Amino acid sequence: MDLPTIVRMLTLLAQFERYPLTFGPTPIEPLPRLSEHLGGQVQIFAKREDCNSGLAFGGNKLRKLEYLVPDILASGADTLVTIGGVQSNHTRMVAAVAAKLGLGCRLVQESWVPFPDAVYDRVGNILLSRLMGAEVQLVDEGFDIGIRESWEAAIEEVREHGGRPYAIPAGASEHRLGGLGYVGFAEEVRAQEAELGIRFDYVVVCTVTGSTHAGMLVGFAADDRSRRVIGIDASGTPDQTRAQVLRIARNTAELIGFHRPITDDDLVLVTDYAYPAYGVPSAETSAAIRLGARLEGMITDPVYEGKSLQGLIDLVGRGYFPAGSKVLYAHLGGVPAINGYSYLYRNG
Ligand code: 5PA
Repeated sequence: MDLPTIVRMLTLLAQFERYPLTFGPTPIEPLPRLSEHLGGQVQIFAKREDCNSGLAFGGNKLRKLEYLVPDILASGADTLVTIGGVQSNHTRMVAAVAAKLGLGCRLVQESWVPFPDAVYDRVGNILLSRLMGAEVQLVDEGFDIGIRESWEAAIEEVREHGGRPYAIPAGASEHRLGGLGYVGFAEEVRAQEAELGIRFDYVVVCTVTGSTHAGMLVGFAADDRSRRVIGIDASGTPDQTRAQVLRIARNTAELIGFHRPITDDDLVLVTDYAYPAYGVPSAETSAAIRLGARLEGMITDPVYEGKSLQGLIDLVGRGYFPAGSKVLYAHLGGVPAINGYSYLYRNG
């Protein structure tokens, strides 16, 4: 892709106001011991979105929320209302942003994960959200990335009590501005590639509610690399996730005035690693988590990044990436949730 198109992309994103919540560009670090362990044919790097902020352990949600905050402030809202599972990272990040902005926060936490750890609803993300003053409501409903009745009811309830709610859907994904943050990620990677004098052949990303992958897909379409973004589904409902990523990518492309339509072919979603269910790690997920921890001191969680790391490891082993490839693993955060799996990892 020619330089003018990339410059144009930067200009397209610059139309949108961004409220900084992160430290700035996230570091890219090589993972030499993991690369060597997996045969040394593929060079693996990590982009540490998990280290992007001092706000409550950071993570991918902040990149998205940076583009929502100006709209939140302009709306005159006094309470952020959002939804996720009991160990949702997104709800923790919304609680942190509410605290930072001096707003109230109402969190709907559904029983998305059938996991029986005794402290599941006491530790990790939900503990942090409570600590930051969010009002947490536990709702006994199963996993679904779509728009939920419980969330709509919470928004209405805030209104009935005289509050001014600002509604943020799961993962900030189906929000009009939810895809912009990860268009910015692609811009940032391109700038870092120029600085480092390397070019990544693939980006591996965990995909669930879709706006992280969707933003990257649009961002990397600017230099014809959307199919080099390898989404690892962790939802276990891949048809819904696929449709949602494409819908968000199309809406985001239209919103910024991107010059070409997004097609079904732009999306690569690998569906082999979400088993046995959303939020439940397989033996292979746990093995990947241990491998990353023991070879690189890089901690991943059993819901999201453990599954994308499992996918990365398995795909390298199966020769998916040609020898000599440079692969960028997007580490999107999410580590606090591992505390909800204390019994499983009690011996490491
Ligand atoms: C999440 C999401 P998307 O939802 O944008 O596809 O991102 C997937 C993802 N990694 C990847 C981490 C650490 C995540 O937290 N988390 C959700 C949450 O409620 O925390 C939105 C599901």
